[in-house]
Amino acid sequence: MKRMYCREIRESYVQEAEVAGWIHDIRNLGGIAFILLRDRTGILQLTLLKKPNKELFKHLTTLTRESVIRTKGKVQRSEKVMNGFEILPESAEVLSVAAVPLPLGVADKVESELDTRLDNRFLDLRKKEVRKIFYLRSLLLKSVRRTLENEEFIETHTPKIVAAATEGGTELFPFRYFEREAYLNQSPQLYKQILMSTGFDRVYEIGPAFRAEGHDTVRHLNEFTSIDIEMAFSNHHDVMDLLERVIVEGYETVRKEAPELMEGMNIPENVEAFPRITYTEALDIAKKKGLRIEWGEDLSMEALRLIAGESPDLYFITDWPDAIKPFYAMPGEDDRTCRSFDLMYREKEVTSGAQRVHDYELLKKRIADRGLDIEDFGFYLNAFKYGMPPHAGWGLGAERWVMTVAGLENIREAVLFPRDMHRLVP
Ligand code: AMO
Repeated sequence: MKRMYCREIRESYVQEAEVAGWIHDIRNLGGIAFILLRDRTGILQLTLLKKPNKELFKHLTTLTRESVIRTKGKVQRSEKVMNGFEILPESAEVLSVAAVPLPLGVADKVESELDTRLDNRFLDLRKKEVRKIFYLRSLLLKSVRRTLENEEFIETHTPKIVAAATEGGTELFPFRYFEREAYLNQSPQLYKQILMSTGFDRVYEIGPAFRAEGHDTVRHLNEFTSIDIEMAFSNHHDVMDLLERVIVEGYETVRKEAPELMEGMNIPENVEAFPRITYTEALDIAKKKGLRIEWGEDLSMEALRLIAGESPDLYFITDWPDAIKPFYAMPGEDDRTCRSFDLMYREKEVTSGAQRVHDYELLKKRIADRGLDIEDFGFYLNAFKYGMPPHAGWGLGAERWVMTVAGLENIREAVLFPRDMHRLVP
């Protein structure tokens, strides 16, 4: 007999079925007992009568919560249970007995501290509302891949063990690589740009990025998943257009393919384009609301909250001061801005991107002007010497995106096993 999921028992009427899963709860009333069995699709009631099979009754009702069993029995329609169907077990096999007490309750409604939950993530992930976040995450990533593949992007994998910094040089994790020092990569930035010189003119990568930043906040991780794209023969506006399509398709995918995930999610309806306001315009909003801030300063959380108050949920801030953005950003028409943009969800930055400098001499100068060592960037600069088309791209933080969609307070909830300043295990 083929094992069926709890949900299938609800949906199709079969006379006999085999199911397997975890014991969510047991209610023993003496002559009759109810066992709630849980699998990835939901919960099913097993109803046991003592009379016909005393042995089986005793065997199952004395099990601990979260033990794993497989059972076969008659399927019976029942008005009293949520699914409309229950199983009357005729035989059962205990596959694993759970120890007591559980370090974290699964069936109980009590809220646990995030730290306790993350310490016992294998139990925490048995909860429906926690698992929902990861179904959402998986679906959004599937949608991103589909959108990009439809637009003829190819999936690439660039090294995570590297010799040079990408985003400035301060936030790297160094480690010993045979006789040398190497680092965990902060971003595929340099490699995705190198690929633009090869003729792979549309690439994407979904992979880990490592940042040794000492920010102990609800928005920062030391290892996150970066969704990166790079596109040749295009400018910053082209890749902002693409980002809109990727995000909107993500929402559509959840709406169409997983309506059961929609409850409680921040999925806006009928959005197609996100407004693009310049840094200067954003600054003016904050200033008008009384904030003292000078042109050229990075936008503080306080400034971003004021700006978000005047904007729809999703909006771009474009044309940033050149001095506060990385060397690879293309300078604007004036002498103070660059073609960089951020996609914001309210006051949170979800994506950064830019049109890049593709001129060898200008790029070399910008690296030197930032006090970086040209020697370190030789492997990167070489790709600009022998024919490099104009290009642009962005990096979308998977966890930041999931966080905004699922309305999570803490980014750690969007990662199975988060890495932060204090957490290296599990
Ligand atoms: P940036 O450094 O802004 O840009 O990163 C891009 C996006 O990655 C996410 N992100 C983070 N998520 C969690 N924890 C962190 N510590 C963290 N740091 C960044 C954010 C952010 O918007 N190379 C450029 C991208 C590009 O221009 O293509 C870059 O890495 O969502």
